[in-house]
Amino acid sequence: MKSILKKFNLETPYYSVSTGETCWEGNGDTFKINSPVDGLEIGHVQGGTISDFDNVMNQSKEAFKIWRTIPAPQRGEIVRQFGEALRQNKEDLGALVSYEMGKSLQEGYGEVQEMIDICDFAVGLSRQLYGLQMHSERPGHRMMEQWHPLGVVGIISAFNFPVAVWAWNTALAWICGNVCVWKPSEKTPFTALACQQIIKKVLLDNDLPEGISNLIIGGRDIGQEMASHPDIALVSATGSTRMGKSVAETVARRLGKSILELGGNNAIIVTENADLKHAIPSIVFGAVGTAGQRCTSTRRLIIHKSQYDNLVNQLVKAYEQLHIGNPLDESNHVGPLIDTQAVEEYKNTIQKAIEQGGKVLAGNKVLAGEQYLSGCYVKPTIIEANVNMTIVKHETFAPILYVMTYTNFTEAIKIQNSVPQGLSSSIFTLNIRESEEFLSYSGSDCGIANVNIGTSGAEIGGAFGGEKETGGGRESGSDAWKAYMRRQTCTVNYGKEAHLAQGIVFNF
Ligand code: UN1
Repeated sequence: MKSILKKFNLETPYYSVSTGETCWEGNGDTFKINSPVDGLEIGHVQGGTISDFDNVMNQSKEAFKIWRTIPAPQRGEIVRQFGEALRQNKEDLGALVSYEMGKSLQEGYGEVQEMIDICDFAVGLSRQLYGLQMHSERPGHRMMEQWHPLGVVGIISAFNFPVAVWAWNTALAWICGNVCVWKPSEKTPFTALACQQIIKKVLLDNDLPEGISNLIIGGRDIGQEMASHPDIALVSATGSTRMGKSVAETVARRLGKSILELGGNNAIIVTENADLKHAIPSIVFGAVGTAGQRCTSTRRLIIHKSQYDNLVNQLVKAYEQLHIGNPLDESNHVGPLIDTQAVEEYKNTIQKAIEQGGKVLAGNKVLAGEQYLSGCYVKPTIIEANVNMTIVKHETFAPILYVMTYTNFTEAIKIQNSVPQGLSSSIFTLNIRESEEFLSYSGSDCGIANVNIGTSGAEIGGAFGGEKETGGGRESGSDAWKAYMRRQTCTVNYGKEAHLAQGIVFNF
């Protein structure tokens, strides 16, 4: 790992603030980073202060004046080069993600692949960014809409996807003509510093100014400053619902724009018509992948009573086969949680579930011993639950899966929708009536609704985000780019007469 850190110029002192070529160490809070993999210290990062943030803002505002003049397809070319640089660094960056965050190496590579994919998507989009043209009611008039950049976009990202979520936002924001200021999770600063090194080289190679890609490591104070800063046109925040509410309130007070991608409490409905051969691997990956720390992780299983015993028995057997350990060792399926505080939350949640009538069917164990010295490894857990348990409505970022039964299909959808969050959902069925009802207006109330695949692992081509307490924002594919631009409706009179709309006559 030392050689990877060195490759990304990550050596002490760690420059926690960067506007591109210029990087400096902040005087703010110190963040001591220990890998959840082996508990060893990666390093100490001294975060930025509000005054560092102001310097970053000044640079970014200057850079915006230049960046917005570069035609969108040329901005796309910069993003193309960034994607190429990511391809070259995929293995090292993926391994660093795995070591700093704890997800399996395969998932670390997958995360970098998501960054590459969004770059490809953004490059194509840079020749589109279509506006509509509409017919004017007035003779000799033309009406159209066009899209302009917003300005400075603030990105607040979470530890669980420490680099991909930034890339979804920044790649789109850049081709749209914006400059970005990124505050990554203070739990995963090193992967962020590595990304800034990668983009810094691309920007330098193209003689672009400071301030297009900015990074500031910091805690809540920096996040709040971002939310309240009048010169940040859009704040895109990913993380807990608690954090999102606070950001949303602050941004709304100044009538700014925000994209919120917050908690999920994702369910899979398994009907009596499900093909369990497909359902089981999807459920297990959804529930234990990234040690249950994806926003899209499967947290609830709603199973038709005819399938319940068989499916649950098979799941318990599958859980027994899981290898838990160092995520850099590819024979392991499940790595650690991010830190020991997350382990406490895992334990407390299971305790509460038991108190509320839940029955543990698998797991419920914090692992100890030489392989697990960081104290962050836990056994993925299955709990037999019922809808009335309040804990089931709560998102715990850990591999805890609640299993429940239903008897009629309408009831299954009602259970699926009975939580405050609305990110991802799935159904396993070979019956078209069930799958179509699930996808209809009276079906799943989530931003993502899948049939015969799991809740996690969304592709970048679709818009990503969810409803209710998930925050309502959309990132990544489809037309999510529109949130990063301002729409302007233009009416042009090319005729020889002046006309008022709505047929109003105004003579003098
Ligand atoms: C997240 O957990 O914040 O759909 C993002 C998925 C990934 C992204 C998850 N593509 O699971």
